[in-house]
Amino acid sequence: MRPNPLLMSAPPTVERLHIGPGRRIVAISDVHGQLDYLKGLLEKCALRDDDVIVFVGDLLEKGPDSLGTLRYVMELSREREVHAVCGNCDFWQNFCDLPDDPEQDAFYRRYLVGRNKGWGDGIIAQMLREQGVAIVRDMDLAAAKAAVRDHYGPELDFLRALPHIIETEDYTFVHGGLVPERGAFACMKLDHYRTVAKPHEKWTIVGHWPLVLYHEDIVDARPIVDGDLRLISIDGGCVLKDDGQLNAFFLPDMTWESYDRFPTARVKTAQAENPRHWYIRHGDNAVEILSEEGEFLRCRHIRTGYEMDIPADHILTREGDRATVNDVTDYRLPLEAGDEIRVVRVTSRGIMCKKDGVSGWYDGEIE
Ligand SMILES: [Mn+2]
Repeated sequence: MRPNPLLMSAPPTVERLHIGPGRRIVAISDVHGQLDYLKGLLEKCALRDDDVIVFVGDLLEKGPDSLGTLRYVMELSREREVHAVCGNCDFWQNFCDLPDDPEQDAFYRRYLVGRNKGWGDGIIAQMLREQGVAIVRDMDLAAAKAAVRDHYGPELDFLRALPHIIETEDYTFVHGGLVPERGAFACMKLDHYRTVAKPHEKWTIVGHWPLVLYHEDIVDARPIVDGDLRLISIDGGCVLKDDGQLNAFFLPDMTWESYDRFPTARVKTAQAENPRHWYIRHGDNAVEILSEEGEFLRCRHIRTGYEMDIPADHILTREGDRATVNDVTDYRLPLEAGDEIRVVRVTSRGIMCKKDGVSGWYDGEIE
């Protein structure tokens, strides 16, 4: 979302909670409107009545059902103790609350008509469609704001009430990073926080930066517990990564659960990992295409010179033999016969799969 000038400089709001001893906290971040993942994950969490759920920001946007996700979380919060911090994709009450401003309105028009840069309808678009308001370039934005304001009072109130930081006796929850001196927006949108963070007084739980991006040569979506920084990072890349997952992190136990939609299978034969492997990812994904063989392209990663075979449909943009590619790895997972894997995709050269949050390839047969 466009940084809002009012939020850029405003200090973050802090909600202080007293959880009390003996209760489990279930922390979940970056649902991004993927309601089926949230429901599936909560089922796997086997919630107890006295559990406290803390959403660590970015409930909304990019995924298919932002409005349904928001309503579901509001409903959940009537049934049990639920808290949430505001992420950089969540403060859509501003659509109705900000004073009219041509530049801001131009942004909202682009966002609505462009379907959030191609991600798909976000929460405001879903509200407008539900009200039968046509989303077109020359739409009456004042009327659209009034339609949202008139019909979504409880949803807007829920978003308005979200703090940027939640503090408990033992933990801090914040979406991007704990930098209150830099204002609310920085707390919500601090990319790769773990690489710049200083040690925290209390264990601090963050989302926002997909965990896979903290690794160079492996696609690993498991939560990172950094004891030196007292920092726990939990964004499994749900929606943003094709093989992403939604993580739940349990406190004080420091264990976790995850959910994705991929089918399970068992491998028939063992395979060893390939000692040399790489992960080409968003932001560093320029390759040279060396040759083409059916479903795969032999590519050289421009920055590192690393060569790997990439499924042809991973090409995002192409000009001659230069291309950019969707996240991809050539890692072969170390597997034993009988191991359970999650099947992301079957190709002519093996199976793209996941095991315990790590993505890679399996060459053998499954059952
Ligand atoms: Mn975010």
